[in-house]
Amino acid sequence: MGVDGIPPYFIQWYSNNVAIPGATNQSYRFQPLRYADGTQYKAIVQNDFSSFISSTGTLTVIVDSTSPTLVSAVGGVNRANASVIFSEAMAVTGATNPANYTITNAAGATLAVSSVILSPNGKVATLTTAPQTANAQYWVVVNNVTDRAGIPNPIAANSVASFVATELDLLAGKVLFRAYNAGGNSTAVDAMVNDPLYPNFPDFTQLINGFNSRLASDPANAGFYSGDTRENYGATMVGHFIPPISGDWILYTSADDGSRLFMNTNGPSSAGKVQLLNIIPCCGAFAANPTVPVSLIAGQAYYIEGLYKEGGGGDFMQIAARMVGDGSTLVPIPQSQVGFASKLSIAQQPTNITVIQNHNATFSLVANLAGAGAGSQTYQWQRSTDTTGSVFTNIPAATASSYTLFAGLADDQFQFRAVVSSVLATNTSTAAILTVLADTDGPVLVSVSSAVFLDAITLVWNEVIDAGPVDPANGNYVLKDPA
Ligand SMILES: [Ca+2]
Ligand SMILES: [Ca+2]
Ligand SMILES: [Ca+2]
Repeated sequence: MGVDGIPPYFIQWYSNNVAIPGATNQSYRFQPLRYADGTQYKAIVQNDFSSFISSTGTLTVIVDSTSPTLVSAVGGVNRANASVIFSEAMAVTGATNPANYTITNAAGATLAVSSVILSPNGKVATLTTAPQTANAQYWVVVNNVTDRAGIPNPIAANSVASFVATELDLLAGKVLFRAYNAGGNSTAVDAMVNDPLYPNFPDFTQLINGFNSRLASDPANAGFYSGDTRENYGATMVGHFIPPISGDWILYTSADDGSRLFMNTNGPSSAGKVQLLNIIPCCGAFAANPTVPVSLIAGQAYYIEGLYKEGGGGDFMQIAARMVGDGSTLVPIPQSQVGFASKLSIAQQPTNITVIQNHNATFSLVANLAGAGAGSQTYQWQRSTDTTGSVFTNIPAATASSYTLFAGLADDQFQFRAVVSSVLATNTSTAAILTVLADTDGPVLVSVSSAVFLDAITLVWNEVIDAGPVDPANGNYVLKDPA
């Protein structure tokens, strides 16, 4: 209700012409029950000079007769919880009773549910379960839960949703800190990102206990990160935020100097990251750098990537998270709510190769790193010490996803493989055999061309030819005048 005139005003709201105790503000807000349907509301407002009666409004209460439904289920990153999402807010009593949930696997075996927490908005129930098997599918059957209507509507009997337990391996309580001698004294994150050393050549790497660069500690350079002594560098923190409660969250950063925050608001994969913050000025407090609210599910891992760039003086980055409406002091995300979840796999193994001697042979593989750190896997190719393939040694500088050698007969039947590594895991590929055939075909002359000054001739062959003898006098090359 809008009021115009000389204050102070004295307001009283009425329900069917009966004064409502305490309803003395310009607006009257309440939770209507179904029997309030048809009730007429009005207010009387007066000041020291006059009094007015507002128009009358009639309340129509639409009764909720719609049953809740099960929207989906999702397994937690620790493979020890799962969340079910309902179409509307659920009554606490039924929704938090573990007996109302049955989880089974494809073989029909039951996965025990020991406790249930309902989100503040009533729509997400997070179940603590017995340990789940990676990549296994589970079905959650829900019974006897109701919505919050005056006459509660039950969910359909045996409502079911399924989820697949995550393949990711979780390193709980850790995030990956990487520092780069990159970008000079610039305070802009771009100076690091555009440097050739980024992202694969950090000069310091450490798993730390949260999204807080102050927790990094270089034994060779005390005070570099716990204090401010390092200058002219950039750094990143990569890992996951694992919210303890389902609902709307806001993340915050505080950094010196420029900083950026990326997040996958849908899950653990770095491939789904979006930039939420790009902070140019140095040193703002958390409260000055909030993200938009993001809706998150308890126990899920959400990919987080923080970048900061130090010019000089102070240097740090911290990330905080708080639920919408939570007024508690902003601090870096607690260690209990962070982790680094990833899974390294070799999608395509190297294959056997047959080449003619004195030709290139290229071995390659495809490795995937799911979750955090995608693309950061490293490679080291190895060669067998003999043709039995029982012992392998590293090949110097063979650190890409493929390896090419110039094959000679001495390489015949040797084996080649790659060791692929991530922060959490090391996978060794299968070994591929190199077969080198003796060259029994003579070389073929592909082209002949003369130099610009007509004082030389270049001959191109279809293969590598032996270097000597080059003495023109021995008759290997004879120039003839066709006339
Ligand atoms: Ca309903
Ligand atoms: Ca510094
Ligand atoms: Ca600084």
